[in-house]
Amino acid sequence: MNTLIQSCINNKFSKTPIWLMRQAGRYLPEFRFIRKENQDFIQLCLNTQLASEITIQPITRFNFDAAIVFSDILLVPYALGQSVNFKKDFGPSLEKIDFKILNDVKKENFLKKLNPVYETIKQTKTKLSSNNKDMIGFVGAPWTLLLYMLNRKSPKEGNFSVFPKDKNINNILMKLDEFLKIHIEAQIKSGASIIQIFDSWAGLLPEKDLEYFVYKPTKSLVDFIKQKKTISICFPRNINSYKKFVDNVNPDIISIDYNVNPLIIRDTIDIPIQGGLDPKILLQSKEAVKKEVTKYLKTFEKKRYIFNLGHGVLPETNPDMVRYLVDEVRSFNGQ
Ligand code: 1CP
Repeated sequence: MNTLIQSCINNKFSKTPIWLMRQAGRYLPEFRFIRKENQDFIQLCLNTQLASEITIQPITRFNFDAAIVFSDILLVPYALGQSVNFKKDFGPSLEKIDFKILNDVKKENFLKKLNPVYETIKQTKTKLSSNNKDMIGFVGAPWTLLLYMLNRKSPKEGNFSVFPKDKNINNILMKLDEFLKIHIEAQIKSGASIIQIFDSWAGLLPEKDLEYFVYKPTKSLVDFIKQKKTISICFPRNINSYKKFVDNVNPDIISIDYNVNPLIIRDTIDIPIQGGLDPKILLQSKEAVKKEVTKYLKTFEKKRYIFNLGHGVLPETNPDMVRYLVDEVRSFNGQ
């Protein structure tokens, strides 16, 4: 039987599925409880039993239509031999790339390091399968990973420089292409029915660099996911033209941020659309939430639409507001 997301992308008259980026995370007390006891974030992602429990937490609470594996995009640089630490109130901190290590990484070692993630998907899939929910696996897009690997911390305060398209950059992009495909394939084999590609920093690039850093490397992954008969979702956050992205990359579903006008998306893009709602709305009143949710649902009423946010749930969000959001989306559909 089809999941709700599969029905939705095959038929625009189906009900609107809902899941949220960062649906498992710090806004949930049950997550904070586990996190407090597990200071090392990477090791928490690699603890299959806990990671599976965390993946299921938002499903138990809100009955979302899909689970996304509790993991992180930075596990790939970690498995490629570049150590990653999450410092409190600072975010990720990566050590300097060692090209000798990077060029020597073997597939078997990479898979061994990330095996707990694949086990998490397998275990969680069993818990979900009776419910016809999708199990979403994911990767960081090559550009976003390249940026973290070179910048060694978040580029969010604008603290990064544009890289020349030289031999070293090309070398990293080739390694990422090879190992992201290995990571995607292992997630699919373990039971992921959808792969989302997070390009959180696509919006930092000037138009002239998109072909080299975003379109070409992302299309290579999307084509690979298609070959594996699996659904791909792309989230090139804050990109200027989602239409150009879709024309160039051709994913199954496009996930949009909250800075883009949904009416323009509706009128220019024909593939299934996901997301858009500003996560900050969930910090406001129920009336504000209702108004914005209705805006997105009405805008995309005649399209194939998956409800989601325009970026991850904020840690300060009250879970009651998420409950309200889910109920609003479902009642709009008469569910
Ligand atoms: O307790 C904590 O502080 C941990 C917070 C946290 C969580 C819950 C991090 C650190 N990662 C995650 C899990 C995570 N990361 C998921 C799990 C599934 C879910 O959505 O519920 C996913 C899909 C990600 C993906 C991810 N990690 C992205 C892409 C999406 C996005 O938010 O833009 C990025 C950029 C990362 C890097 C990362 N990991 C964690 C943080 C705080 C960051 C961002 C750092 C920055 O701002 O640069």
